[in-house]
Amino acid sequence: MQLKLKLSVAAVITAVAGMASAQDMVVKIGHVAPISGAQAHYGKDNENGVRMAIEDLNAQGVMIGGKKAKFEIVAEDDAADPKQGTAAAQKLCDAKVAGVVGHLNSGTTIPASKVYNDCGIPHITGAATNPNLTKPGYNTTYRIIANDNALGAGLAFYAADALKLKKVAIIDDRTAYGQGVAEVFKKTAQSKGLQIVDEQFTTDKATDFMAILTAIKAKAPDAIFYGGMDPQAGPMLRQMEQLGLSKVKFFGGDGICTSEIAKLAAGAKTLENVVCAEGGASLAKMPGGTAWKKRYDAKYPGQFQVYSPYTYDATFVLVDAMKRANSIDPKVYIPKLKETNFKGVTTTIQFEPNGELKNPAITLYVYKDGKKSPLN
Ligand code: ABU
Repeated sequence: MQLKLKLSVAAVITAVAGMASAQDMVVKIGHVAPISGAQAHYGKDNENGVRMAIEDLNAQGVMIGGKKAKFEIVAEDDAADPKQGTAAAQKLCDAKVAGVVGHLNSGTTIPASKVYNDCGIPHITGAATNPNLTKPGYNTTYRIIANDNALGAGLAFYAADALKLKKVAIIDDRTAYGQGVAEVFKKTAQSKGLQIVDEQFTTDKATDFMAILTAIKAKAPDAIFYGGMDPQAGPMLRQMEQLGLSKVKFFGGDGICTSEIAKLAAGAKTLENVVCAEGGASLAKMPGGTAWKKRYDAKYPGQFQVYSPYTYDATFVLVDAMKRANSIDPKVYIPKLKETNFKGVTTTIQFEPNGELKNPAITLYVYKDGKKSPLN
C-alpha cells in the first residue's frame, strides 16, 4: 500500500515536471563578430554584451505566447571576413534562430544582410556603420548607432571649426567601413575648405606603414585621417612617432575609438593626438551607462572596447518586439520591431523606416594618460 502511494506521488511529480518543461521554450539568439584574428577583442566585447543581456532576460523570466522563454546564444565567428560572414549568416538561418545581433564589420554585415532578408530573420548591428547597409530597405536590417555619414562629417567639422586645421592627409584600409568613413570625411572636409594633401591606402591586415607615412610626411599635413580599425591604427601611431610626425593630429571613426588602441600604440606619445568619433552618447551620458558598465566590468574585467552596450540593447530590442507580438516567429514580430520604442542602456531606441536609429548622437573622444575621454 505504502509502495503504491510512493509510486503514484513519484508519477505526479514526474508529470508536473514534464508539464513545467513543456511550458518552457528555448529562444535562440544569434550573434556574429570576429572572435578570431586581429579584431577578436572587438568581437569578444560585442558577444559579451549579448551574453549579459541573455543572462538578464533569463533572470527576468520573460513570458511569450504563454510560455516561459529560455534565451540561448548561438555564437558564430566571421573573422571579419565577408565570405565567412555570409557563411555564418546562413548557418544561423539554418539553425532557425529567432533573431541575430551583428555583425561587427560593415564588410561582413552588408552581404550578410541579404542572407538574413532571404531567410526572413531580423538582425540588428550595434557596430557596423557604413550607410549602405540600410540602402536596400530590408525589413530585416536594423542599426542602433549613428552611421559613418554622422561620424565622418562630425570629425571634419571638428577639424575645421574647432581645431582650425588647414591640411589633411587621408589613409584608408579599403574595407567597406574604412573607405566609406574616409570618403565622408574627405567630402565634408573639402566643403569646409580643408585641403586634402595626400591620399594613401593600406589593408586591414597590414602592420608596416612606414612607406605611406613617409610619403605623407613630405606633404606636411596638420592631421591624418585614418579610415580603419585599431590593429592598424595602433602601429601607425607608433610609426608616426618614429618618423617625427609627433605634432600631427590623428583622426578616425569608431573603429579606432577603443580601449585596445592605447595598448597597441605601445606608449607612443602620438596617442595624445588622436581624435575619434563614436555613434552614440558617452557612457556617462547614456541613460543607464554608468551602472551598466560597472556590471560589465565585474563580469568581463578588462574586456570592454566600444560596442557592448549596443549589442546588449540590440538583444533587448529583439526580445521587446517578440514580447509585444507575443511570438518568437520573425514573420509575426518584425512589424513590432519596426514600431520599437525601447528605453535601453544607450538611449531610447526607435527606428527610421529604413532601419536606421532615429536621432542618433555622436561623441568625440581624445586620449589622456592612455585613457579615452569624451570631448562632448
Ligand atoms: N564602425 C566601425 C567598425 C565596424 C565597421 O563598420 O566595419
